Amino acid sequence: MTSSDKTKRVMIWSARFFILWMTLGCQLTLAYADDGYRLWMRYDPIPNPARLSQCRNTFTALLIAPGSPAEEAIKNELMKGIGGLTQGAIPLVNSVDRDGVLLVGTPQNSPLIASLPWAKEIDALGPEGYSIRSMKMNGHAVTVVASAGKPGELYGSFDLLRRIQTGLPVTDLAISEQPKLKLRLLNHWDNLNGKIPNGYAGKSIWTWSPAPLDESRVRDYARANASIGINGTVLNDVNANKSYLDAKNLKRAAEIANILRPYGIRVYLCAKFSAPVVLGGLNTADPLNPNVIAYWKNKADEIYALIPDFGGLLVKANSEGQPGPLTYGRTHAEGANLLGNALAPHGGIVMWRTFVYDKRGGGREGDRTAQAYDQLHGFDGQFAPNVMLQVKNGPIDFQPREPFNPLFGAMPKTPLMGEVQIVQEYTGEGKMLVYLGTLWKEFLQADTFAQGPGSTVAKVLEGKLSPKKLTGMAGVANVSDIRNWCEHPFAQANWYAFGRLAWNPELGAEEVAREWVRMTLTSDAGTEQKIVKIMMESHEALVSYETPIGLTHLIGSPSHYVPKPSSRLLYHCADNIGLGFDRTRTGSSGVNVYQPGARDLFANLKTCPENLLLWFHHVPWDQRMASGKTMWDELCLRYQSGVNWVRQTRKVWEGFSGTLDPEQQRLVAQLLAVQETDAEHWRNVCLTYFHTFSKRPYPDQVEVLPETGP
Ligand code: BDP
Repeated sequence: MTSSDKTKRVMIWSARFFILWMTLGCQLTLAYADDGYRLWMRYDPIPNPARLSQCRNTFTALLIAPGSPAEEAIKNELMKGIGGLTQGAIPLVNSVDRDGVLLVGTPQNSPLIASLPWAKEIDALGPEGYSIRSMKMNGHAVTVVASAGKPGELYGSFDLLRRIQTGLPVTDLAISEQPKLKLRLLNHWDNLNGKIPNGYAGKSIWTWSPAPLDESRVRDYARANASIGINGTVLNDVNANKSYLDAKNLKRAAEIANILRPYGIRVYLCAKFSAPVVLGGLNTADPLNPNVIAYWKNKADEIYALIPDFGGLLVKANSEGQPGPLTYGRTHAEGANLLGNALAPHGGIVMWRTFVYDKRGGGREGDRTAQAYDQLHGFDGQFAPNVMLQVKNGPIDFQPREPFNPLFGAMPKTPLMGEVQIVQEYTGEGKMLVYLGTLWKEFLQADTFAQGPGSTVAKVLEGKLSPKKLTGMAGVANVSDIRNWCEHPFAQANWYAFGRLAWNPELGAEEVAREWVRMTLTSDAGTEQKIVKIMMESHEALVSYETPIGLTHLIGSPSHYVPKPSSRLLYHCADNIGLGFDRTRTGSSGVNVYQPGARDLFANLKTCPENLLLWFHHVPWDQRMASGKTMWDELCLRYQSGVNWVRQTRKVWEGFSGTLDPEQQRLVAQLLAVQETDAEHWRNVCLTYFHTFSKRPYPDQVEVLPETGP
């Protein structure tokens, strides 16, 4: 590298740090016009006068059974929400004595609801389902939110608030809803000292004894989750600290559970598999040892005495240094069932993670994408009824783009919980505007071919292909104690989208983005359209400037934010002939882990989707792509197009000055400047590195600066 290159690099890095420092520094110190704390529950007055007057007439009073903490929570939310949106206090009434009463309840707590002609239908929707109807009662126009259970009352109320906030009709309603997945969980990777590995925002919102709990923040967290249907939260990191299961911390977990309970949210914990040894003083954690069995049974009793509705345990075993049953010569099924049996009498469940690539589990060497499949699919049908396997969306590790995890097509007798990462460990941390709704839809719509074409991951998760008692989705949380919760204002959209898609995987990414924008950023239709467009394109843009055409894992270590392709030869296999990992029969044969329909599609160079080409094939540099360009030219142009997208987005975003909340507008503008510099960095580092193999000229449109990274 010449000294002028070096100077250029130093300047780029100094600029990057300066922008970031300014951005984050300002975020921590300034009081904003809108500081982002209220998330999508802003409840600001409805700006359109006609709509305002319609909502005022439609909701004049609230009739809700008093009493339980859940009903208190619902009452408070509706009064705050409708009161804020319609700029008026909503009185509580005891009967339907006027037009515009909003009646909320269950057949159990409201005789009026019990006597509705569709009471049976309400029951059939289950305790989390609800119906919202506009009707006449005692000659008055009313709106009824009815459910068989308290969670459904809450979800129905939030649904109504969302309709008011997003400008949807609020009259002539006849809505029936129920979640398509039973468990909709956040997984916090939080630690006792408050640190969140791969968190990128602040510290954990939980505090552990002796520090007091920030109850009001935890309550607002619960409101936000309930508003999008999340019904469980795993409090601690999958690399579990043993002490979460000790008496002192269980007490704190119980306090957290008490705050979350009215919002329909259960508490779960990550368990260290070796707890019988490291916490219990036994000399083994062997799952077949009677003392170990007794240990877990007693531990379960202890937990449920404190938290009667405790959800269950999440376990990362024999993965990345964590202990597990293989340590004792036992199988994953034996390990999972040990805990499942201990929790079963209390109604708890076990979520056993499949993120395993420990050599002891066997499986083919040298192709990580096949290892979890090799180690686990043979146990299909051998897990206890309250055990789920928690499977990451892709076979590697939350990369910007991966094909779906082959386990989704391979374990028909086992309940599978889909795991996605809301926190942007590999997708821009807290710095890049990347909406993940489109990534998750790609995952949910992927065809496993488990029962022929159309066997999408969503259907597998929902138990539509083979019915399941347990269904669910988990998202690694991006929530922290900083004022706006998630650092990047658009990261809130990912929290929102996760909840909405876990409730209904069939919702569209765009409709979810639109809801979020309307509730959080703007009610101006033109601005909304432009922002939604940015969101919808943002993930593909990231893939373009980081890992286009099916490349993966080009990251540095320990920071996963920066590119370091030179250390990842094993994943991209660049050589003088071409680029990409050959997973066909001429290579690792890793593609065989997919069901025949998917396998044949991926294994054939002609039918393999181009966005996964280098994942499955080693492609010559001069191979013609769909565009007619050579693979090398296409690769370069993709990297450049990602950078161009960020530049264009910056311009569009500048145009929102004066339209959006000034502080939110300014913060995102600053972050986009960081994103542009870092996208250029990815392009520069990756292309200059691949160029050492391809030795072909860069296409004219591509500006590559020689820099090799931090
Ligand atoms: C990786 C993270 C690591 C997690 C691991 C997991 O870098 O911190 O512990 O995933 O999912 O992406 O267990």
